[in-house]
Amino acid sequence: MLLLIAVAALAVALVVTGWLVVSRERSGGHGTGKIEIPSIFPIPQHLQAGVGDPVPLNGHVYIVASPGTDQASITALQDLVTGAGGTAEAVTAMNSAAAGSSAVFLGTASDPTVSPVLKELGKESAADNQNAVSRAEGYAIATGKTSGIPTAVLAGTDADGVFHAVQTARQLLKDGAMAAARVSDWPLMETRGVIEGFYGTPWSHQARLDVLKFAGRQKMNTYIYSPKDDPQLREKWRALYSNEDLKELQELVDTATANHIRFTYALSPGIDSCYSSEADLNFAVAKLESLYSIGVRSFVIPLDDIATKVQCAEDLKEFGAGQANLAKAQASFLNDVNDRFISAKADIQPLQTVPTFYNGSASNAYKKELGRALNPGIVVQWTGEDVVSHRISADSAETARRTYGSPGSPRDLVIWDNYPVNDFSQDHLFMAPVIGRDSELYKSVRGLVTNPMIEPYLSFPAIFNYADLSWNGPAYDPGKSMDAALKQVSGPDPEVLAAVKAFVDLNQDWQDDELTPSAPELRRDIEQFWSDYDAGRSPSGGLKARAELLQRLPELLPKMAVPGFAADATHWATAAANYGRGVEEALIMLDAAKRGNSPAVAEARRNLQAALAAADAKTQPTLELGVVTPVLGDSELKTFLERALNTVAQSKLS
Ligand code: LTM
Repeated sequence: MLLLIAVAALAVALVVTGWLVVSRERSGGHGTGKIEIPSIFPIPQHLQAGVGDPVPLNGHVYIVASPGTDQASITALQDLVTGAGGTAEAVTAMNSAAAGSSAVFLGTASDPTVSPVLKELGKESAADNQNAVSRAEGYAIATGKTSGIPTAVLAGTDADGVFHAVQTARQLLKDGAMAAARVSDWPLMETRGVIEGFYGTPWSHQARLDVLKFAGRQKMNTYIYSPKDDPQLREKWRALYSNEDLKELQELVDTATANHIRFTYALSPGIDSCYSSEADLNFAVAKLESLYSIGVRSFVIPLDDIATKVQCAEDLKEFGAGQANLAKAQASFLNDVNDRFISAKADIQPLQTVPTFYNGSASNAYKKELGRALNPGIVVQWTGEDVVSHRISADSAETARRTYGSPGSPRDLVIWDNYPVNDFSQDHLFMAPVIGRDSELYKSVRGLVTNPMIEPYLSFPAIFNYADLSWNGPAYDPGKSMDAALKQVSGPDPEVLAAVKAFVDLNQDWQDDELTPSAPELRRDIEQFWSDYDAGRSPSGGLKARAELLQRLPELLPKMAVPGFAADATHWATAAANYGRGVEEALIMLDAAKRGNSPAVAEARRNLQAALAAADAKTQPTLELGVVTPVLGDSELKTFLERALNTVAQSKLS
């Protein structure tokens, strides 16, 4: 019995620390063994413990890759080996292997160097592997021995799949070795990514570079460049970029490409364009061409948040007034861009647009006309039933496909998901796990892109969730995905992780959604405190410990693996620290009151009120609203402090 309890405890500990315990028959007739393989995010379609030993990457490692293998994947694998403490030697074929070395075969599954190794090491998963490497961006991993040395094979359908395989290999690493594993995996959605599509201060160049790298590690494939307050995309949409600006954009495009992310440029001419004007069409095509010349191969023409009626005289003359005619005018313009620019290129993604009426699945005159007139190859971005949709169902997406399409030809949709965007509530951070999206959405939509917060690094956890959801919706578990995300952004220090969790707990409430209750952990500690207090028990200490931790946020968050998180969080973390101080003073005050120590009560009360005033200070700058007070776990913290003050006031009276 004791042994059973110990084994169960170990299993729980391993799962909690991110490792799964997987049973398998050991080869060689040694009976059933327990093999540990790490949890991988996004969760692969098939993941099993492999036969044999882990593949050490902390010694001499041959990276066997044919000429022409994706260089970004080779570099990422070399970095992995170096990070594990090993030395990578790149070779194009495995001739003789030095004893004590390991080998990693890397390339597409059709590559003659990789293919036989995958067949040999992956023979137990042959059907799954075949399935994986016949799908776009799919990949298979197997481990075992070749030439007498430990070997892993990372085989992709295409260069994207090869890159994804390396990302999984990174997560299979523990103590310098890659766990023996069999993985057959592919994404369920074609488009998975981030749309920088909010109002407010656009992200910095550095933040964009960091987001591209992070998204690539999480197997996303899309970044849409569409900040609303960048005049080059909207107000000055006709103007071409200066060489200096193009150089900066080029760095983004190159970084995106190296991370297997499609840099998608969004030109929003709808603010003042004339859809029937040849000159405006020329301006649009010229601008898109200039982006094409620096390597951009994916484009959107968003027409959201503009006038909902035909504006210019020429359009009124050509198309007439009214919303259906707005759709006709827009479709004509978009079709022309498609014909003149997209169709003329062989290596380009389908054109996307954001309709002026971009939410709701029910039809109206605008959507009906757009569905009829818009080239069926143009993809529509849609935000769900609402602008900020708390739930998105597959049924509603199916209806929307028909609404934005034409009879017999439903429209390809990409969901522009307005979470965790906070441009409409810039004093709030939305850090709850992504909830309420149907796990089967992949059957109805081409893709899913998240519109994040103005604070890029604070959006990493939600981006992580979206990567999981769009890769493998049915396996997505919001809590587990968020836990893994927070571990990743925190790094190895448990104290830092605890601080991040305490901070994130204060930023759970998403517009009163019942699935995102405000500050649940803090609330639990507060309830426990009052229950102890009211029963005359000495408090259990949870609330005091939390108050102390909150006060240390400004010191602990900068130690995270993603340091930008702390910089983005500065004003919220300071407010949280002030609240923490307030809570601690409240506990001192309540205790002093119980002991009848009036001077101590008075001093704690003064300190508490000072902390509350500091927490209430306006410190967070915004683009449109001036400086605002950062809001976090507000009702719980304020309510607790007020109740503490009232309790002491009442006990004084009685
Ligand atoms: O959602 C769309 C298509 N457009 C805008 C976004 O730019 C904005 O970030 C969100 C949230 O405020 N709402 C919009 O309408």
